[in-house]
Amino acid sequence: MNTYLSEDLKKSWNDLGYVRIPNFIDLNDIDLLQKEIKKNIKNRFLNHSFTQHTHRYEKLRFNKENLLEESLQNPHAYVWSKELRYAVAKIICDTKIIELINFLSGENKKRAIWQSMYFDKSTGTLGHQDTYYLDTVDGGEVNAVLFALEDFKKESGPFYVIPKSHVLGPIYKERKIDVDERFDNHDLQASTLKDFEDKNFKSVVPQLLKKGEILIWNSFLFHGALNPKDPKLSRKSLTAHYYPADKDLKGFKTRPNISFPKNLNVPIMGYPSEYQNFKEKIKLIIKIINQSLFKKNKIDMDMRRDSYR
Ligand SMILES: O=C(O)CCC(=O)C(=O)O
Ligand SMILES: [Fe+2]
Repeated sequence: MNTYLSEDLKKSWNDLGYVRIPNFIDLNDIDLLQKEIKKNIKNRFLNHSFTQHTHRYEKLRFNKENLLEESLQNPHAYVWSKELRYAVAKIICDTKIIELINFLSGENKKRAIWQSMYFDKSTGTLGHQDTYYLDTVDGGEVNAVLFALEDFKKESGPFYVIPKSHVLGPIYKERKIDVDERFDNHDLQASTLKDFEDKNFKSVVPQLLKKGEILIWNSFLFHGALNPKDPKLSRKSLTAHYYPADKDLKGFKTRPNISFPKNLNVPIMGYPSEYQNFKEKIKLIIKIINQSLFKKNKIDMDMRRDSYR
């Protein structure tokens, strides 16, 4: 058993709703991912990707420092590069994470990955609880992990949490917002959580992780990312969301398809075979043409804090 799996860790987890573990990620895997990002995103003509902060396909843009302005949703399914998909999977499909979640939850279960995200820099993610976006039907059973791919700096727009907020359960329920289904009333839900954050801003704790460290949190924990104070700074990170494979998920009528990347032992939703990826590529090209010809480019479920002032 890994030495960090202690009773103190479990106690912090129960009290705070999150814990951090330093020196968790293999540094070679971080180097590989950074190499693939450079090779397969930064130097590519066609590089559209789905991004979670506007919930639409964007042509990826870079700032003067060559940092991606958008976050990538599901880089493990990035259609333009198999190597990049695998470099993401190598980090997130780590059985040590399943062991950690099983230890913290006290439930030995098979678990799978629902969604991943890649950030070159902070996109100022609005404070939220993941339960509204990604959770089991029962709720409170999805755990997310942030993987620090470099040391986080204070001025870079760090990831933050409100410790102990997980005990509140879904805040939108308390505020009586009508959410019967996943994604119901998004913008009302988002502005209500912004309001919650404004009132509790003194409890926000920025998390200055070190390269290779992870932070794991519960789907009820309130978290987000601050806007960068210095736009030149990066905040390279990955996140991934893990769910118990025996549970029904919000927004799914049946259990989703999951698959294991080669030689890895944690399954992912939407990790494509070569053939599935080919089909996804064609679909994406049609969407890009559609978006640009018919200006079908509506921002949906905006996740940037600046949109909720
Ligand atoms: O890193 C961020 O800016 C936000 C990530 C996040 O909220 C998530 O992965 O659930
Ligand atoms: Fe989140």
